[in-house]
Amino acid sequence: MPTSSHDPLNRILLTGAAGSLGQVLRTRLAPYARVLRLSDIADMAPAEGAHQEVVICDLADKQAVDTLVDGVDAIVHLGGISTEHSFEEIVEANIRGTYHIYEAARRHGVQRVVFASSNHVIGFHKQTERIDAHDLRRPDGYYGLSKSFGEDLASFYFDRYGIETVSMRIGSSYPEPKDRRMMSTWLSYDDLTMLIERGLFTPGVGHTVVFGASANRDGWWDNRYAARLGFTPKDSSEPFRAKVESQPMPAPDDPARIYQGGSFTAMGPFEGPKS
Ligand code: NAI
Ligand code: 15L
Repeated sequence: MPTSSHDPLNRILLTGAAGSLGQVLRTRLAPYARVLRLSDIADMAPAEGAHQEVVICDLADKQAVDTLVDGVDAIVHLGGISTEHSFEEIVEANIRGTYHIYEAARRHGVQRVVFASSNHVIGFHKQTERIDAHDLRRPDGYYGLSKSFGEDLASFYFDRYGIETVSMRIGSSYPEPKDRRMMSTWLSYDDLTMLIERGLFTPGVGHTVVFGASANRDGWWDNRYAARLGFTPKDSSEPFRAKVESQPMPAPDDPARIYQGGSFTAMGPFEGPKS
C-alpha cells in the first residue's frame, strides 16, 4: 500500500463509503487525513475511533449535502449509481448529487475534489483506438452521460470559482480483472489509491482528467495527464492473463469485444416503443 510523504489534511470527505471501492478506501485513505468523514446513503460499519466520522446522507438532498461538506478540506467523491440505469434513476444521485457536492464545496471554501468519473464517458470509442483524456467524449449511456456532466461541473467550478478537481475515468477497479476487456481496463486497488493521493496532493491541477488504469500491456489509453500528476502505476493485468484467457472468447459482434465501454454500450432502452 502506498504511504504518505506529506502532511495529512485535517479532514477528507469520502462519499460512497459503503460501496465496493469506498470500503477499500476507508482504510487506505487514512494516512491522508487526520479525520476521514465517511458518507453514504446506505448503512456502513460504525466509526472506528476519533479519526473517522460516519454520516448517512442522500446526495440528492441539497441541504444535507451542504451540512455534510461543512468543515472538510477535500472531497473524494465516489457516491452515486455506479452502473447503467434509466435516466430517472441516474439523475438524482449522479447529476443533482454531484452538483450538490460542488455547490457545497463552493459555499464552504473546499478547494480540492477527486471525482470518480468512468471509462463510460468514452465508452463508444472502439477497442482498436488509442485515445487520451482530451479526445472526444463518447458516453455509452445515461450513466456515462452523468459522469460526463460531472466532469463538466468540475471544469465550470474551476473556471468560475477556482475549485480544483482531478476527474479519474476509472476503468475496472476490482481485486483482479474478470474478463478479457478488463485486461485493458483494470485498475488495482494500490494504483487507485496512488491516483487518489496524487489527485489530493498535486498542486495546480486545475481540472485535470485522467484515466484510472494500471500499466496494462493492452491498454487503450494514453495516460499522459495522469503521468504529469506523478501517477506511475505499479500493477498490471498481465499476471491474470492465463486465468482470464481460459474463458471463452466473446463472439466478434459482441460489444464486449468491440467497444471500450463493453456491454454498457448495449444496455437499455429502458422504455418500450409507443404502440
Ligand atoms: P458502488 O455502487 O459499490 O458504490 C457506490 C456507492 O454510492 C454505494 O454505496 C451507494 O449506496 C452510494 N450511493 C448511491 N446513491 C446514493 C445517493 N443518492 N446518496 C448517497 N450515496 C449514494 O460503486 P463502486 O464500484 O464502489 O464505485 C465507486 C465510484 O467509482 C462510483 O462513482 C462509480 O461510478 C465509480 N467507478 C467505479 C468503477 C469500478 O470499477 N468499481 C469504474 C468506474 C467508475
Ligand atoms: C464502471 O463505471 C462501473 O462502475 C463498474 O461497475 C464497472 O462496470 C466498470 O465501469 C467497467 O467498465 O468495467
